[in-house]
Amino acid sequence: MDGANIVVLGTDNVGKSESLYSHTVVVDGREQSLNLWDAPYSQDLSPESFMCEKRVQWADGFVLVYSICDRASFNTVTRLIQTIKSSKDYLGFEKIPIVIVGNKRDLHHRRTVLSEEGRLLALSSDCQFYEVSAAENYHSVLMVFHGLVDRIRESRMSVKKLAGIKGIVKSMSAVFARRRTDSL
Ligand SMILES: Nc1nc2c(ncn2[C@@H]2O[C@H](COP(=O)(O)OP(=O)(O)OP(=O)(O)O)[C@@H](O)[C@H]2O)c(=O)[nH]1
Ligand SMILES: [Mg+2]
Repeated sequence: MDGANIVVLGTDNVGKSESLYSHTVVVDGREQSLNLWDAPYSQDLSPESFMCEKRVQWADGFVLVYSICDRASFNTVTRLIQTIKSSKDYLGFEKIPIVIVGNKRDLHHRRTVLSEEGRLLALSSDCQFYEVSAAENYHSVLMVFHGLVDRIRESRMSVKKLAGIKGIVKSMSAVFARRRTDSL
């Protein structure tokens, strides 16, 4: 795999920027450079906006961040998943490279979104899920990026595999088509 474009989305103040300190990951002994796109949340970036759509098209993978103390930020992640699924052409067989991140795990006394809710959202939308504390635990954030890179790789491999099968089918049909014309 040669790098990847990753977009980090979520409402304001959930810890998107805080999550970005690690942006090289080592996969199969090789350092992968990740192009990360993060910007302050604004109305322009709401899930239904044109700017959001543009970012979705650019990205190979998605980190969707909410704060476990902010219910609205969790609801936005649900909407972002819908936007991503409806604007990218996923073929159905590949794993969609989305990681849902519940941040600020250290603030458990102010928690309003249960871990189970995050896990359930991930399960029902076929995404990965982590709860982290970006400000405190660098390793948990690293895991997020590793998980995402794995998924991007898997989805690229299944696309390649399908292209390979299509190629074989095409050349086989060419052979048969030739036979048919030969026998005329
Ligand atoms: N307690 C705690 N605070 C955090 C954590 N992650 C981020 N923060 C704090 O939350 C605030 C917002 O973090 P940012 O990373 O700037 O949030 P953002 O999502 O990039 O926000 P915008 O750029 O405004 O959209 C900062 O004060 C961070 O220090 C965390 O895991 N725990
Ligand atoms: Mg930011």
